[in-house]
Amino acid sequence: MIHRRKFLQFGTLGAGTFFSGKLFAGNAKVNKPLVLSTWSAYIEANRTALQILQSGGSALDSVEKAANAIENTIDCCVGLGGNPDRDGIVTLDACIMDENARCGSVSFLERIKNPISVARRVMEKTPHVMLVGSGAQQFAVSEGFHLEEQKLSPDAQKAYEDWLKKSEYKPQVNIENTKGQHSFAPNKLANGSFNHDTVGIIALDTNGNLSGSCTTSGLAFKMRGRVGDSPVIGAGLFVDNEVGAATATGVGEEVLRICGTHLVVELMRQGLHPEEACRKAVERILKKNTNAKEIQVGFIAINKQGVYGGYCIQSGFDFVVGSATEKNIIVKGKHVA
Ligand code: SD4
Repeated sequence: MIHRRKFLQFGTLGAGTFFSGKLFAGNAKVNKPLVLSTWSAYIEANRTALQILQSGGSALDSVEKAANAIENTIDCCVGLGGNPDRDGIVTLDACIMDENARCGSVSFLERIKNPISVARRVMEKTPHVMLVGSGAQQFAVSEGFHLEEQKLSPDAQKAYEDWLKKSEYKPQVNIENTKGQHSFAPNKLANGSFNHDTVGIIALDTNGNLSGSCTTSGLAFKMRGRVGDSPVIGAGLFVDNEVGAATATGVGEEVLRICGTHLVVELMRQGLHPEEACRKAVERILKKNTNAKEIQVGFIAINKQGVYGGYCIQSGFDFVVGSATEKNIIVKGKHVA
C-alpha cells in the first residue's frame, strides 16, 4: 500500500518535481550541469568534474578526470595508495559508463595508476565490457599505461603490518574520525587518517547527457582475487540516459546481491525521486540481512532533470554536490539504521 501511494505521489507529479527535497514546478528547467560524488574526503573529484562540466566538457570526460584526480593522489586510499589484500598486494577495480550505454570495466588489476582510464579504453577500444587480472594489465600496458613498481604506500604498509597481527577480515560500518573524515573502523590508520577506498561519480552535462565512473582499491585485506561491486555494471555503477545514474559505496557483496545501482535507476524509471530510489535499495539490502548494524552501503543518484539524492544504512556517509548554484557542497546521506 505504502509502495503504491509513493508511486502515485511521484508518478503523478513526475520525476523532477522535487529538488533537494523542495517542490518546484513540474516542467522546471533541468538542473545542469550537475555532478555528485561519494565521500566528502574526495571532494577534489567533484571539484575537478564540475570545472570540466562548467566549461562545456562532456559528462564522460568529467567523471574520468574526476576519478583520475583521486587515483593520482598516492597518499590517499583510492588507487595504488590503497590498502592491499590479505597477501599484501593492492588490486584495483573500476568501471565507467556513458550516455549511449557503452561501458568498460577492469578488475583485479595490479600496478596501474589509473584503472578508470583503462576501463574507458576497454569501452572505447575493445569489443568487451570487462577485462580482469593479468589480461587487464596486459591490455593497459599495450595502451601505453606505465607499469608501476609493486610497492605499498607507507600508510598502507603500516596498516597491513597492524592487520597481520590478527589477520582478521571483518569489514565494519564506516565512522567519522575526529577530523570529520571517514574510515571503515577496523582499517582506520593509526595516525587517524581516513582510509576509504572508493569514489563513485555521476554527472549530467550541459547537453543533458549522463555518465558515471567508479574506482576503488576494494575493501582492505580482502581475499586474494576478491572483486567487489565497484567494477560491476549495475552493481557499483549504472547509467541510463533516459532515466538517471547511480553509484554505490560500502560493502560490495551487499550491493552485488541486489544489483544495487541498476535497482536504483529502475526505481527512478518508475517515477521515484532519486533519494527515494536510493532508500528503497538500502531497504532491500536490509530485508536480506539480519546484521544491519554491521554493514554499511550508501547509494547516490541523479535523474535526467538534475534532481539528486542519496541514502545509506548507517550514519557517517556523505556525498558532494556540484552545480551552478551548489559549489561542491557536502550533503550528509540520510540513513535508516
Ligand atoms: C568494495 N564497494 O570493494 C567497495 C568498497 C567501498 O568505500 O565502497 N569502500 O566492496
